[in-house]
Amino acid sequence: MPLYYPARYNEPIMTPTDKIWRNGHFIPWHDATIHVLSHVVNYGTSVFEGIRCYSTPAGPAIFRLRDHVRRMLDSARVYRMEDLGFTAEELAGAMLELVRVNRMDACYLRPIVLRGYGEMGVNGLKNPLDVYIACWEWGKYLGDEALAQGVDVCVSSWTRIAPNTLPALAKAGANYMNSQLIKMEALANGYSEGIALDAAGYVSEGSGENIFVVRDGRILTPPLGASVLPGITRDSVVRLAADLGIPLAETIVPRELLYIADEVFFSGTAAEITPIRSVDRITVGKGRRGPVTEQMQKEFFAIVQGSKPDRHGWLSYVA
Ligand code: PPE
Repeated sequence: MPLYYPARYNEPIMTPTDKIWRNGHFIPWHDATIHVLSHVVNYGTSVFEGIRCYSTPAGPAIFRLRDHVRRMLDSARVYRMEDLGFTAEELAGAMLELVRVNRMDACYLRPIVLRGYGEMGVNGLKNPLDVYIACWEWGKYLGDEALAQGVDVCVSSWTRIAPNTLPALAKAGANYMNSQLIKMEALANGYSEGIALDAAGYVSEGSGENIFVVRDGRILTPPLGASVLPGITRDSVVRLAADLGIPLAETIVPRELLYIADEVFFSGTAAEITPIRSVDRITVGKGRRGPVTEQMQKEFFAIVQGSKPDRHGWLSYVA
């Protein structure tokens, strides 16, 4: 039995919004197509972002918009995508405008820079760069119960992209072939998600999330050298821990620390802050969301939903 049946074009599984932004113009959702011989299709030549827009009492607000734009431009630079044709400010403005144009409230934004149609061959430098931004509604990433109940995960048999192979600080489409191996294996074995180890055998991150371990009231998370994406949510957790007076260190995390931790949780734009209740069928702590994770979730959601002051200036209001 396959886990999932392949979707067909006449069975849409995501709800389209009206418009997608392409190279400075709004086009109908269904017109945002590319040629099959585009460089990106053949060689994975894209960098992208995932950004959440939250519903607040003052209207929709995009979370850490400038930080996401900056990371996308950083990713582009790593891959020698030199001139996107738009400044950081223009891209940020386009995202705010897109949420307005689509009359969305809470949604997920996906800006993508890709090398398009032109020449074939590994060198893509002559192919045009196209910039797209889409948005749609995206619910709970690891299931509806995940945020409250926690998820069951495994350590993957796949190693995370190693240093000097695919650069982990760049959020590039091709990195997600590694993520897909991790994720599909986890699902096939009955887990919600897989945690990859880095090339040295230490904990790196989930297929689409950074990871945190709590033991004796201290929070630990793998350093950037452990082949992790420099997560914006990860950085938010680091700052909130400082605000809340919870000690936190970025340090090498041995695999077995996952099993003896009091709490483990994921962070990510899509996953937000998701507790992990077991790893490799070993119960983590009491097997449910722990107090530090809960405190972190409360603080995070209070800020992004506008019920606590935005003391770090993380929200960009759409209106
Ligand atoms: N690591 C990876 C590999 C990753 O993909 C993400 C985000 C993170 C860490 C967390 O980074 P940040 O979102 O900046 O806190 N994964 C995005 C894509 C998920 C997808 O399935 O697509 C996301 O959460 O939007």
